[in-house]
Amino acid sequence: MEIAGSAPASGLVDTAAITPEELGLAARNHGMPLEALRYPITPVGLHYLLIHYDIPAMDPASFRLEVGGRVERPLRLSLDDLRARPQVTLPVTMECAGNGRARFSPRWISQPWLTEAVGTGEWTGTPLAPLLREAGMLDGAADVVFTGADRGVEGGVTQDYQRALTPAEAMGDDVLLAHALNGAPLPPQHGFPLRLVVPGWYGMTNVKWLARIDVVDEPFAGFQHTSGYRRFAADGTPGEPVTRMDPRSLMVPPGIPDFMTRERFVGPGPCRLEGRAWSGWAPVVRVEVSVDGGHAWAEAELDPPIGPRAWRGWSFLWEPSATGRHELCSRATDAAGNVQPVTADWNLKGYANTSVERIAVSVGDGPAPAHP
Ligand SMILES: Nc1nc2c(c(=O)[nH]1)N[C@H]1C(S)=C(S)[C@@H](COP(=O)(O)O)O[C@H]1N2
Ligand SMILES: [Mo]
Repeated sequence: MEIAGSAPASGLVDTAAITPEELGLAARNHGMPLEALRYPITPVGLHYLLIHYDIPAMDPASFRLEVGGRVERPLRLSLDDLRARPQVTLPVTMECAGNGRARFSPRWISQPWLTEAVGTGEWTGTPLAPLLREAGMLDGAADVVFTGADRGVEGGVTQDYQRALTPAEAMGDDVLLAHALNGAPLPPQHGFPLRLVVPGWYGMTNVKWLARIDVVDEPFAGFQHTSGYRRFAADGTPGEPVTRMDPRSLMVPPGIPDFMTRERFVGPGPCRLEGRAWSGWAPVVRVEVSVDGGHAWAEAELDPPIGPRAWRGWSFLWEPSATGRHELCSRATDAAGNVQPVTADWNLKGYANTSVERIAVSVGDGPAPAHP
């Protein structure tokens, strides 16, 4: 990729070159280096990051979570109040809905993810459902709106970052108000001091720097529901909302990389491939591997699950039939029968591109040294 000098600041582009604005976003919002798929729980600094606006300044001492709107008893809770409530720790795989966007052609100008916008955190917090029961949602509640403390301009609209769930979704028994990640207080970039965690849903649902929860009696029509996170058609017609994570499998890139192209080099002989697969719809029950670019598929072995809401490890013994170049792929199937597609359906803003990953690997003794 090169950096384009004169591409539009928004809209579609039909080029591999990224714009300066996309470079700015990509430098702020890093992915998880794929070799970190080795860790069942992603070390905090390796978890991917996506921040639409700026990381807001938060004061933990004066912080209060407000729960209001159409409730019988509005609540105002300090961090101590939240930490004094029952606590749950849950490993949760989180993935940005835009993961894979840069592999669509043409592609929407936005955060140009390849496939690395994922991570698994061990989130600790208090379950949301009992708190909503205490507040008492009034009859006619249509949505529960979660508002972050961050503010910005997007698509010409000045806004707080907001996402909503239906009352039934918000009452899900694994939805958490999390104050810790991997056993330590949330770092600023992951939502300090409090974030929503909705296991199984794409990243945008997990509102960081959570400041307010409001029960509303009309379906929520904020920017992140109407202008973002839908499968828009090419003509801009809004399609279905993007909700839960579609199945995806990724591989720890084997061998050693080329610095620029990331092409891999492995020595001759058997090579154990490994990776992780997840789905927000149902547990992963099958992973298949292809060593010929997606023509023939063979079963991978699944590791024991590390939790009901986390990715599943897998491995596969590859015995390369020949030296030279190979293309490795993997794909996931979940218990609801969702199969990861070889090529996912295109949509305008580049969501849920779960097309199988293709890793170019050269088997042999490596390229000739440049300076023998
Ligand atoms: N308040 C707020 N919450 C937010 C965002 C944001 O910009 N502001 N980004 C969302 C998106 S798009 C994603 S993918 C996840 C990323 O979470 P992480 O940075 O902790 O990995 O946070 C979500 N929650
Ligand atoms: Mo995202």
